[in-house]
Amino acid sequence: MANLVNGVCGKLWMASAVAVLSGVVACGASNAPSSASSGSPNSAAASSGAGASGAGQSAAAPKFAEVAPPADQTGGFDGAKAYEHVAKLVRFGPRPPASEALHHSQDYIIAELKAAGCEVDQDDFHASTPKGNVAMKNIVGKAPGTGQGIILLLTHYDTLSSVENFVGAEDSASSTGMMLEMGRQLCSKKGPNSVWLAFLDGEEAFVNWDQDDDHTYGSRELAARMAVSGDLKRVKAVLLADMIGQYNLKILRQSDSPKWLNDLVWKKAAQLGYKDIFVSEETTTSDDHDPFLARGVPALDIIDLNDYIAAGYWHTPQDTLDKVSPRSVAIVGYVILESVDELQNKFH
Ligand code: 1BN
Ligand code: ZN
Repeated sequence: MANLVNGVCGKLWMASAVAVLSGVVACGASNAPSSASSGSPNSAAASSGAGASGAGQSAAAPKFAEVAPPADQTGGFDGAKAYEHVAKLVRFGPRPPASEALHHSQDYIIAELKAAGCEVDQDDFHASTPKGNVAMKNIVGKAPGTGQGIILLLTHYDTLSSVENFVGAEDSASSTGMMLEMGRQLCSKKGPNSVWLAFLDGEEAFVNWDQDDDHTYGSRELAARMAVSGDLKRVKAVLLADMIGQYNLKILRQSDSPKWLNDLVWKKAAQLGYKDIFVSEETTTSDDHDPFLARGVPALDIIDLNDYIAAGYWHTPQDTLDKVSPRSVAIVGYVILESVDELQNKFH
């Protein structure tokens, strides 16, 4: 597959299309891009001190707006389409569990997966939370396989309920939009293993992540259901994507995850020319992959949490569309798409 060249200025192929779509400035014209999100993203960036912390090229303070490369440079993965999904989800507004906006998001995800040719399961359940019993729904798009194995891709699509005006462009629209385009890529194909794309509800804590299992309601439900049905034994690997759209994205290896799975994804990223994004440092992150790790299933979180915390945007109303780079979404989509291919070859 052709590599995507890392620089963006001078790469004007998609500039006009994406500019119309997202309102972003093509290149070098602005310190921070404008955006299609509601409100004034530039002023949001300014008021939150974006780029003013002395962090220089900090995660979410772009020096210029980036554009998605053409799909033929990212293995067919269409970053502009993925970014359109991100923008659409953000426009639904805050999407906490059981909210009207989350129901709109569910309808959208289901319709897009069906249009992509995925078989779609809707798993409704009730979660016992510090805020009482909450109705939730996992949505699982399925691409068929010729064999029994399953490659499981995860994203959460809910947003944090405890912060007002939190639209979660990076956390969780970036990975959700990316996974919708992934569905379009994968559900028209039949590989050796089925690929399941799970859109999880209730990842975020209602009150406190560190107390009383107040987190990952959807992934715990999915892992439990798959254990009961026997499907969990068929899972070869789980790849979770979360917070994958920042400018100056830096994704760290996960030391709690199997080395072979880290190696597979990082080797693929390096082959494609993204060593600067998939870096060699390690961390551990609590997230939706944990219930699968706890049940002995190889699982990996592809996430850039630290930079977003450092930039001051994580779990704040400043998590807006201007913080999401179409290019970053495209690159992570490309790397995951190619990693799925690698997993298909490994487990055929
Ligand atoms: C990731 C995005 N997470 C929540 N939103 C998981 C997490 C919660 C990671 C608390 C670290 C601390
Ligand atoms: Zn979050």
